[in-house]
Amino acid sequence: MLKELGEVIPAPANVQPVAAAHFTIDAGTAISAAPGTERVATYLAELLRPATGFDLPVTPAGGPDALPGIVGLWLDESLGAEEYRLEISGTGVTLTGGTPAGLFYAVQTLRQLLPADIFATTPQSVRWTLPGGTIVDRPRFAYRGAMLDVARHFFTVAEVKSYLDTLVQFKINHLHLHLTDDQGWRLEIQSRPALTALSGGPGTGVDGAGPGFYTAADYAELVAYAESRFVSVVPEIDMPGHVNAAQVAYPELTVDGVAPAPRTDTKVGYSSLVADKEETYAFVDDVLREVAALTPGPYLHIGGDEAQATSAAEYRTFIERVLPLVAKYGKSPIGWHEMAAVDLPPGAITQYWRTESADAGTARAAANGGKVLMSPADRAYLDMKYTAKTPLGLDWAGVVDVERAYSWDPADRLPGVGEDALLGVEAPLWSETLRSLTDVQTMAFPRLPAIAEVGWSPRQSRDWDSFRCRLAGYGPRWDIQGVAYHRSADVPWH
Ligand code: TNX
Repeated sequence: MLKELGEVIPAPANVQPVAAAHFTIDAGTAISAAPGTERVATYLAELLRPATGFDLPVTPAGGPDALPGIVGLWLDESLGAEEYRLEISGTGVTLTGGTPAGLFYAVQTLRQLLPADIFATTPQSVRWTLPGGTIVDRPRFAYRGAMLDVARHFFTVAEVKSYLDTLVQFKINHLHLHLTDDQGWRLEIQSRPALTALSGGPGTGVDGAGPGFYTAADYAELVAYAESRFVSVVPEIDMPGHVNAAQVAYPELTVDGVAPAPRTDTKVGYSSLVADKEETYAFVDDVLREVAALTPGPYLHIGGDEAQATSAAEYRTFIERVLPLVAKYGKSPIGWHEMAAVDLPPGAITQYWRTESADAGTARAAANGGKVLMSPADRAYLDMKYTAKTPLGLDWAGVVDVERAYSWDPADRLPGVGEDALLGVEAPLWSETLRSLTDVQTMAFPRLPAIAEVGWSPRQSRDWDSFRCRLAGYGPRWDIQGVAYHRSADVPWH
């Protein structure tokens, strides 16, 4: 069945259908790539070949506009960096991006406008018809993120790549990896080998069921894969709390120098780095230096949450010494909003995660010109149960079904934190109860697309009734991809 031009998640900013026009991709279709678009053109061809069975040769651009039978990719500097234009006429398709990232989003939109079978991995006998008209689209927020907790349960490079490929379908552009916590340390640090040797191996993770870690090479591979899909990896080293796994490996990080026992339970708020020990900062310097060197993106997340075992004075001392280390290694710091108790340097980003409807620290950071990421747990946490009956997940922030994840606005959430203060939104997925990629998918879908639309679409393009119907239309696409999703009662699945 032919899609309507606006039947896309996240909802595009401008949609102008031309009912009389449509274009069908067939065995004679070629892809033409203007200079600078070759990488995205090749990605598009690789997306379309398996299900269509067509050759779809990628050739250098021959002319200025849509030629018969041509899917043409262009760059146009008059468009914003992440902006794109998608024009579908009776004779061809033109995708134009402000940069290759914008073009990549045009490709995701094009993919959603094709029949669901486009996600098949073998040739299908389907007419690959696209609805006619023009979409001009750009994101509301620069940062549209997802977070995965690989500390409580480790996920392999292959699993994270797979998750990433399901995220980019919704124009997510940041993947925050929660790499360290009380129950495990998941990134090799060459100057501190005991971290992964003692806290990344068998028996680590919640219930000892989530062992594993990324070597520096694994992490580099993951980061490069993300970059190839215009996703920036945001590594998090959670400090000064959530550090039991680090203290198991380096006992000098405790007050008395005695290693604590490894922990596999889900309690929080009991471990702390020691703010008045120089060993602490030597350790943090080593870790941040290596993580920064491995990470091409601009951000380094230093955690800062739930430091109940750190006094307020020690917390301040610690954060004030660590923030300059992030800058020293050329990165901008992100911290959970507890960090905003400290006077933050320009460029530091505060990530709001709790359920309250006001937060003095976050408002103060915004008043000082700092940017804020919105991840309120009662809306954006993918690890909350959908309903009381959901087997996976937690419920400390309540249950979060799809309508709840969708029907809120980040600019209305906290007094003093309006549109201009927002860098964007992020959907965190904590893994205390997760044991597999299927579990990850079941919690993320279909709520992640809700948060993606909150982050991308203009307020006036958002509508719950429209969204739930577009989600229902996405179900077959997940089925064909073999992606698990929760069949929420909020959505009129076909
Ligand atoms: C709170 S959110 C935490 C995490 C837990 C999560 C579970 C945040 C910054 N800290 O340690 O995993 O709740 O939902």
